[in-house]
Amino acid sequence: MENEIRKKRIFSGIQPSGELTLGSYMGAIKSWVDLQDEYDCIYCIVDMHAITVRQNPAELRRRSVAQLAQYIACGLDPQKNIMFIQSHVPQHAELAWILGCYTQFGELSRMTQFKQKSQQHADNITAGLFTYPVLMAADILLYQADLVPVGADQKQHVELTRDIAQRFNGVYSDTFTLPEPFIPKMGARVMSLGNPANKMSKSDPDGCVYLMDKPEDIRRKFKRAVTDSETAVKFDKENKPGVSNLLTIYCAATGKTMEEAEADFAGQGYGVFKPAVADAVVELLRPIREESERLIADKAYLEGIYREGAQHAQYLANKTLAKVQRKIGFAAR
Ligand code: ATP
Ligand code: LTN
Repeated sequence: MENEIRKKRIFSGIQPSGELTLGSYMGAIKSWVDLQDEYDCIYCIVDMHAITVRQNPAELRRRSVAQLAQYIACGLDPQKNIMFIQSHVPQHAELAWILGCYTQFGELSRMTQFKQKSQQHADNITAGLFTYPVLMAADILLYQADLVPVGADQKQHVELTRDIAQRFNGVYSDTFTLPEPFIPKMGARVMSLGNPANKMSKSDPDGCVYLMDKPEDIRRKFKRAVTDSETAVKFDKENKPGVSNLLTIYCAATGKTMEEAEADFAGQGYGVFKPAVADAVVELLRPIREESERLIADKAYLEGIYREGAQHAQYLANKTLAKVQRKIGFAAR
């Protein structure tokens, strides 16, 4: 086994802080599905990250399990990938504490997500919100991940993870694999339909499309999508951010290139374009929604998967954690 070529390892996660959106799908889950055959993949439901802002306990519990159903419905095969809930593997918290002692206050202060979220939640800026990227570093480094498929907004956190790993390796000799972000070409940053200057996010119900939205909701949201006062369907991020976002969504949903997409709508106005984008998204999401609904009803099946996932993850995580504890000088148990 030892001389068998090890597949490269992937780790990624999404917070169950709201319903999954087209942004989380196009920025992350779609790549996860594409990568599952070639890599050794671990996909996590990061509930410990979700509590960095206040959550309703019953909703958090429901969404954590529903998110697993959605991962599977999006095409992740539980036979091929390890899938688990972060809080079921306490090694994440243990390594996060240690890595926090190798992370500078100044580094965390520079994180854009922290700056944004602390503005959004100005009445509750917790230490957890500040140290959130350290927990993310622990997630990734525990499994010696080579690649981290995420949307563009998470690039900075993966880079910080690399810096922390490099620093630790420098002090104690090689311990952690240095991870690389993997960011999709199309759909890396899906913007809000209501305000194309902002990223599409779970907490903006009108600007975002949820994976579980019904076709009529999806069509209504695209009908209202902000465009501009011109008529041409052209990709021009600077001057036509709304139309460019819709084109990007269309390409990511259909697999077409930008040139093909522009050609599809040459000489046609937004009255044809917007419903066509909506249709593409409806067809993309229909099987995902239907399969999610079916799986969510099968609690025992989901429980089996996340329990087995956590066991497998703990086995892998312990190997790294034990090595780290020994290197930094914790007494043997
Ligand atoms: P929150 O609003 O709670 O911060 P979010 O929707 O911004 O959540 P997550 O769902 O936690 O973010 O992100 C999950 C993954 O999806 C991450 O890899 C992130 O980069 C990606 N992602 C999220 N929103 C978008 C988006 N609008 N475009 C592209 N990728 C996205
Ligand atoms: N911070 C990420 C979620 C996340 C993650 C991770 C992504 C937590 N731990 C590890 C990749 C790898 C977010 O907000 N989307």
